Amino acid sequence: MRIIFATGNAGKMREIRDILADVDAEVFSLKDMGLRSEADETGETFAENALIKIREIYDILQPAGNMKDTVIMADDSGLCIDALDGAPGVHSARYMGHDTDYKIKNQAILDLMKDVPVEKRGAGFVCHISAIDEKGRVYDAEGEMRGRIAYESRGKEGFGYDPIFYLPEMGRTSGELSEEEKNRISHRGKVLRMMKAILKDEGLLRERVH
Ligand code: ITT
Repeated sequence: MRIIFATGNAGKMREIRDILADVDAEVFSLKDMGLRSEADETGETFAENALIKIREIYDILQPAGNMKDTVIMADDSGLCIDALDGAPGVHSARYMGHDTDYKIKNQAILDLMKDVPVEKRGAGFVCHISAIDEKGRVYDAEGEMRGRIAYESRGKEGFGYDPIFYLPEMGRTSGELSEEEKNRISHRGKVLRMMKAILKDEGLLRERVH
């Protein structure tokens, strides 16, 4: 069994490898496969964009006969801030430019939110994972991690918007959590575990036997 995860985001890929460590499958990134995504993420929802990402790679591998015992997965995710009507949302990666440093993006959000009182600083990290199997059947799972926008950036763990995402029950930002702690509670951890359960039910995945 082979899982190809259609992402070019190294931070996501690190977390994904860790969460998938207990399944009896070899996990490949696009980079491992010598592939690169060129698809435009034109969807208006996380689900639409995740589907675009898996379809792009399926349409390369399937006609070449390279889908045997393979599932392609993709993650579309983002930070949805209540006080900003859900922005940056599906545009999280492109917000202020795809290649703009997250120090700058995070500071811009903190500046925008500087006068917002604590009770209105709610936000969610949303993740949608889609998977497509050898026969072209598509599976979906979506979930969220709730928290709030911090008043200052803290922590060097994780990636992206983690340093400004405060988790009151942990008393820390997700940028201050170890990878293991984050994966246990994160949007990506929850949704990837949901997807593992779906694929196990379908007989496509098995637990690794040690
Ligand atoms: P791929 O499409 O290649 O997977 P991407 O970074 O472009 O990579 P998305 O379009 O799904 O991925 O955008 C997700 C963005 O949302 C990501 O770049 C971060 O800015 C943010 N994000 C998602 N999950 C996050 C997390 O766990 N921690 C911090 N930021 C996150």
